[in-house]
Amino acid sequence: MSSKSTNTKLVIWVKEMAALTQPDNVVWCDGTDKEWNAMWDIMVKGGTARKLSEEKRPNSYHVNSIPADVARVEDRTYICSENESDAGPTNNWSDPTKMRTKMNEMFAGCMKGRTMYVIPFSMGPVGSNIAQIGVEISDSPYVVTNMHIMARVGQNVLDVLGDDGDFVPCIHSVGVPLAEGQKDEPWPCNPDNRYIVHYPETREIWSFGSGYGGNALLGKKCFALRIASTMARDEGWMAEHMLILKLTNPKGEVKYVAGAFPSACGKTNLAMLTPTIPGWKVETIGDDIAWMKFGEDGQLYAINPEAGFFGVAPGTGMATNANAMLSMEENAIFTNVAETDDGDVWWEEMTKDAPGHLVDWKGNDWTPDSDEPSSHPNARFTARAGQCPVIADEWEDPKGVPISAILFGGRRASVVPLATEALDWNHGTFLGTIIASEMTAAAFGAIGKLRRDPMAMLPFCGYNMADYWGHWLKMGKTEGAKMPKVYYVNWFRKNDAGKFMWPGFGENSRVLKWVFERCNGDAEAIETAIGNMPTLDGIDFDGLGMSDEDIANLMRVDTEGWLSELPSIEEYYATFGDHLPEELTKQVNNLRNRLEASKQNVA
Ligand code: O2Y
Ligand code: MN
Repeated sequence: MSSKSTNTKLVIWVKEMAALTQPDNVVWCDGTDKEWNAMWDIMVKGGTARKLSEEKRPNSYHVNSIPADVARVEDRTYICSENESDAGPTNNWSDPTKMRTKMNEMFAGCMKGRTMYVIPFSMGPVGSNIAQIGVEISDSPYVVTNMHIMARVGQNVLDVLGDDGDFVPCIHSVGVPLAEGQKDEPWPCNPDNRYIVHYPETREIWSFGSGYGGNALLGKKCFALRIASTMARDEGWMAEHMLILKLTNPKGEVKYVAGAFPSACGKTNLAMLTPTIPGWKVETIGDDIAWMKFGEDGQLYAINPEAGFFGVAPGTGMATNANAMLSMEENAIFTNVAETDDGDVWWEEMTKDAPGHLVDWKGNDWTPDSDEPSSHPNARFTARAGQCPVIADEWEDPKGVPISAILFGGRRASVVPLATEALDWNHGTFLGTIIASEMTAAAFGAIGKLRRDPMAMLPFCGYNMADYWGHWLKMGKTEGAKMPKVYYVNWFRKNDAGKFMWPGFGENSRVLKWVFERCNGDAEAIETAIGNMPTLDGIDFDGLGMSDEDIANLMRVDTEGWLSELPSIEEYYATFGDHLPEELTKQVNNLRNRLEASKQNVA
């Protein structure tokens, strides 16, 4: 099909990529329902997808990948900056010249026997001054349909691009060319040759060999975080791994809160939570990524660059996240879940009782007595954000929403209390750098050891992490800046019996209320060595049935615990050499001094 664009850079790039990858056809995507249906026709006929029962889940499809291609591949993800030190010690670096040679080899002829889809997309409301345009070339119809949901795809994007507008070129291939007459696999991929490659200076993404999620939907982690974080550094804005929620108090006053939590810490649940406290309302702006720019009033305005949710299915149910469940009632995609006998989907904890019989994500019969779960732990639903019952009216406001507070949190069984307010922006930045989770699965290392995940950006920062901290500090120094207040929260502190003390889920609204009231100037705080803490009545524990001991422990400043953690922070900081901003060394020293002083005060 001929080009739908008059953009010189785009037309030339598509021609070059077609010459390199040699597809049988080139299709320019328009994001229409007709295109959605055509893609699913191809996938259903090819054995990739099954249409779910129209009565159960209208216009929805189920796809299973192969077991070797089920998640992001961090060890195959590369930041190819000109200088290795610009990628920093937390990223895989590869020399860009060598990587370009490798990519040209891998992509040569890789789309033979396939169709090349050209997907113009906007991250953020089309035409917003915070939004950015990308174009993904992919040989996967599964990618096309997921991009329909996750981004804004279509001719209006090309219209905004015009003849000479700029865009981020993103090329993706499943990496399996087809010989003449060769039958395709239901889930073609090339797991032994996966490369997720970013060139931050030239703002390009090349992804080869995987068809799954963050490896293949290049607008999400690759563009909206890794490449966008470098754009944000260069242009004075922020691209963050953060949910955005709208909080309304019983008086009808509104605040917008962003939150960074490591992957699999319940961001989607928090973004859509149903408050348990009367009169309070939480609405969703976004569940995963926030782009923030200064407005004329000096506040940070955030947009959700995405148009959909790519959420973890297992663990999601009416009891844990009813709003997510309601978002996926129609027009949705389900990947690596089980299928019910009546043409619907199921996964662990979707309902209290499992159905008596399922076909699991590997295509085998499954019953509640089966040894393995019915769905892969990283199984996903792709659902349109506009279908979320608590999506805020302004979620697509092109100017964004003003952010009053930023929450940071990890999974900490000990040391970190339920809620602490940073003393100022620099201290808040410091708290972001020390986010960590105790490792629960051997996959990441020794169980119980801390996995540091600064600002929840460890796998997503497109440049040197310490330079990124420097960027945070610099943002706070911008003339006229009115930075959000920063909070460190921890839903996962355990008591001596090893039990979680905080109930989480909808009860997290009690902490949000305190944050709101602090931002409004309506709540007192106690200044402690680690930051400002709620007063005894600051957080409402009424009706939770918690023991006084658990409440005290949940809120306790563990002076010795913090002191014994400082060397590991310093050790971690040392890995960044002279990229580490001096201010952060000062922050550790100040914290040590405050902790020591508080011991003396007690003595
Ligand atoms: O495994 C994948 O490919 C998806 S990872 C993901 C998806 C949606 C939101 N967040 C994440 C993440 O890893 O943070
Ligand atoms: Mn995420």
